[in-house]
Amino acid sequence: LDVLRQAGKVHVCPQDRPLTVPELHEAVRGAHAIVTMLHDRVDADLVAAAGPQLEVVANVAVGYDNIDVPAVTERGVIVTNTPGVLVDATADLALGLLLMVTRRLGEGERLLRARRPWTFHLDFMLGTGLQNKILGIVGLGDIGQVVARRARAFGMNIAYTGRRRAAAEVEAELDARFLSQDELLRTADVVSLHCPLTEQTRHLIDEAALATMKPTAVLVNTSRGPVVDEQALAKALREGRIGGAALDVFEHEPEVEPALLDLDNVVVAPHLGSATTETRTAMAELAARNVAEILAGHEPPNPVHR
Ligand code: 8YV
Repeated sequence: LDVLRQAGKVHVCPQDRPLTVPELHEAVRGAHAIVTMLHDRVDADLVAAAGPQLEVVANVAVGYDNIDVPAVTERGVIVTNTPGVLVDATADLALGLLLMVTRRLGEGERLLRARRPWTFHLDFMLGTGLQNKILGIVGLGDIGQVVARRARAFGMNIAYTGRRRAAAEVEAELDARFLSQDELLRTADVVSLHCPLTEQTRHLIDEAALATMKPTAVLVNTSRGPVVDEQALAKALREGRIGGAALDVFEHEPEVEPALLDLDNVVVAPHLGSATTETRTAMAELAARNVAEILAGHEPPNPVHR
């Protein structure tokens, strides 16, 4: 807010609930810049509601599937995002969720909080180790690479798939094998999603993909909910066709498919990937800096499209 207030007059919308479309249209009327995030749909109608003086839509997120970028940029408005600054936080959370699901930490905590009796014995609440297991990364971009690096420290072997191959140095550093999506799903012990949500990745993990995975495999999703067909996932988990899932994002956020919440081999978090004070501060500052640069007539640091 300090950065933005130096650039102009700031109107802060309520954050305790999503705004309705009419409220959103009213809030942006006359704005030169819109700072927005995740669940706010930015489309041609919103740009029209703002008016022809609108110069920038700054998303406080690296993902920008909430923005119809062609429709917005066609009207001469620049779209910016916040890459880089949330890589570590999101990668940390992916590893945290992975440990939670493989070591049954959510289950263990629920047991104790329910004050249920328990006795230690040799095969009490056994989980699965990560050492020598294959981590299959879908999308070896900035976040995927840091997840791979951390997973290597846990003794995992790295495979990846995606639209294109990573640079040879990246493959060498991570000892990462490039596989087709099908091969990756067939061989990975853990499948971790780090791709953006696009028309190509929507329901990438559907019934057929889940059927390809090992019955012991674990799915980790810290990317976007709609990359996974949540109904199909709940069914596969219930029927024991995959081993578990750790989810930070959901297909119809903030709703969570109720069937998932009944399963002990599912770990859930309310979209906390970038939720550290340090990271959110850096994201907010970067978004504000993009706005300030554009309003001052300069090139912004993070345009998503020119
Ligand atoms: C954001 C995210 O905090 O950056 C992203 O793409 O998913 C999150 O970590 C969230 O989208 C709010 O904009």
